[in-house]
Amino acid sequence: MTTFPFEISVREGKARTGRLKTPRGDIRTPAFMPVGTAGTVKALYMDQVKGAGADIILGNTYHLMLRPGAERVKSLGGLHKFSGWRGPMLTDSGGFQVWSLAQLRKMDGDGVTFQSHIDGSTHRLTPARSIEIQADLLGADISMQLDECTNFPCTHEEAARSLELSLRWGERSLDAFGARDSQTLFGIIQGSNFPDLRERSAKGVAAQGFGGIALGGLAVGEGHAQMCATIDMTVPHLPDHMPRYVMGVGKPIDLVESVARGIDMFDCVLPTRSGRHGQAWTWDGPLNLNNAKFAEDMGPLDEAVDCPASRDYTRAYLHHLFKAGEYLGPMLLSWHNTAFFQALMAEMRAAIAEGRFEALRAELSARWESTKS
Ligand code: PRF
Repeated sequence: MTTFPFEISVREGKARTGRLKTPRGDIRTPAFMPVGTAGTVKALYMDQVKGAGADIILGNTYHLMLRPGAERVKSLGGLHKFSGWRGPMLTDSGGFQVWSLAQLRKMDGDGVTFQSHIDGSTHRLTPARSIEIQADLLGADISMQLDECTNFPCTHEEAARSLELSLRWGERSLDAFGARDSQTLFGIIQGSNFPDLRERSAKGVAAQGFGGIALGGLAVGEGHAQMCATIDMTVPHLPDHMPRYVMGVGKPIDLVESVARGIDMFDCVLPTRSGRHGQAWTWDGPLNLNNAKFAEDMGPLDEAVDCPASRDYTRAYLHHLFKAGEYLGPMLLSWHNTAFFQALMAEMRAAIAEGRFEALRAELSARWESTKS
């Protein structure tokens, strides 16, 4: 399997900055991937996503296999062409979305059968089918193995059984993936918050020969401190030279603390989901634009973020848009939040490169203390 070159240029403590080089372009790390679940980063044009600074976006097997159907995306030229995103794309394997969205799931050793949350129709995902959808039909640059994410909390026994299943599915995913020139496959570590299981899973996945390694099963309700503790117990068992991706994370403070622990990649719906609900993330922390205190606030969202949505509109106007239920409210806030998350990643990359990451971390940690929940 192709392993994309991962060049780490500067380190500070466990934090590192560099580039993951893909045939569709370089991914500057640490990287935040906006989530384009159904072939769209909700409420944004791809030009805005690119202009905000994103090098890579994420797509979802689960949603696209249900609608419009993976075979249809293939017949329309693949997900890059279909969606208009020309850069690298990573797709999630579907296991986690089945776990969180589908109805009537039935797991067996070979895969999962489930009913669509859209129309109740029955579908099946196996490790091989997930690879076929991601790599062959959607055309993802980076595919993810099919895994099982346990509930939080869960027993040691449940987590142990589940991670062994994910390890077997990792092997099957690698077999199905085979040798490819310009695409790669990442494995996923599970093991809930048990140190011995995270170690077993990390060592197992590291030995399987993937092009990168993800930490799954995080940000599932355990809270910021436990999430950091789980990353701490996992990273020492990972090979240094491989990209490390924490799935579904997170709030700005989670990104800072994860980068400090040696993580290179993230994805999360937070910037766009919060944006649709009136929440703006800024260097000064979160703001809820629904709040009446913004009704006559002539200030911009955040002057320090280089994005028209952040600078050229007043908080009073944004408050009005949300009160009036206008589409432009979610559009502007999703744009601003996406730009802010990219600005945060760019600032962390620059800080690592300049040897001032620990200072930045201390400042942001104090400033965003109230968001550590
Ligand atoms: N597995 C997969 N995708 C995911 C997760 C996981 O554990 C998570 C957990 N936060 C988000 N997305 N395949």
